[in-house]
Amino acid sequence: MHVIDSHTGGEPTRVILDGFPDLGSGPLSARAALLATEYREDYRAVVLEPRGQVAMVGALLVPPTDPTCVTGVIYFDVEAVLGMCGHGTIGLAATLYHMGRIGLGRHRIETPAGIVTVELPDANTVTVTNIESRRIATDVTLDVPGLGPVTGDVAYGGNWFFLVDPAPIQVAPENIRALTDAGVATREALADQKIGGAAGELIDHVIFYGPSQAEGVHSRNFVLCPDDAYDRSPCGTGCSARLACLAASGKLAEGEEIVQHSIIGSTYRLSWTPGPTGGVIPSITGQAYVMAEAQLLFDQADPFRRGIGS
Ligand code: PYC
Repeated sequence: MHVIDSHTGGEPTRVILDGFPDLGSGPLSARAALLATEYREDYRAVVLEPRGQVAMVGALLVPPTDPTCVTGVIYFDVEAVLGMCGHGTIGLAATLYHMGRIGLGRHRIETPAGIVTVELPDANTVTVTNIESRRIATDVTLDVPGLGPVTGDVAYGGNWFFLVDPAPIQVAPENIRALTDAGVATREALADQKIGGAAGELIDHVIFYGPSQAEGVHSRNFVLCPDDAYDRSPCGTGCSARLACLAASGKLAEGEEIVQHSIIGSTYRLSWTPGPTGGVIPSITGQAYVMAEAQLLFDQADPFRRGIGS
């Protein structure tokens, strides 16, 4: 299996160029469902240790159904197939540029959540224009064991998020362990209290917000992903959900730009324009760097060829 690894603000992406089982040619959402149900062992083996690493997101390149797209892509982490992935799309665009498959400028990419565009002014900087994002519930209070009442908004940005501002714990790198535990407890409370997305979808990402000490930075976030790893980047789909919330509550005007820091201090620039059905079209700018190119080998004699914990 031929892969290229990059990171976006510290968050790794492994692009699979070839060697993965063929998922056919239907709609990307159907191919993503097939990946989730029929190829779970195969995709997890790509990102689990010892071959992969904690927090790694895989990006399986597939033929697009829309010929105006440079590629189709299906993202996953060790726990779930994702509808979209912002840091992964920034990493994918930098990877395609590195390979000479795309040039600088604007390109369309098909994902299970819809078509997104990427714009590259240089080899490492990518602006993603995401799918329409929206807030569906505000000031939802949960009773979270060990934390007490936690209030947040439910929003969609290509994945489903519960966004808590202010966080119940200070959003600082020395609290990553405690923030992870709080995020897991909050996600479990959402499921227990039957709070889901617009059609009852699982809310599998939780974001906590706190102030940033850096000048000109709107806030610092901590993003818990479905695999219980925290996003090293500010999380593109999470920032899309956040933009939908800020726009809906009148806290950020159309076209106004803010800077979002991740828990480790990596940066995205964010803004929005109105979407066709009342949500927002997010714009997310970040940087990605290509780190490695490899052939993954799956030796039948290797007891851990499917990954640790498979
Ligand atoms: O950047 O959208 C994102 C993302 C989702 C999960 C990890 N990163």
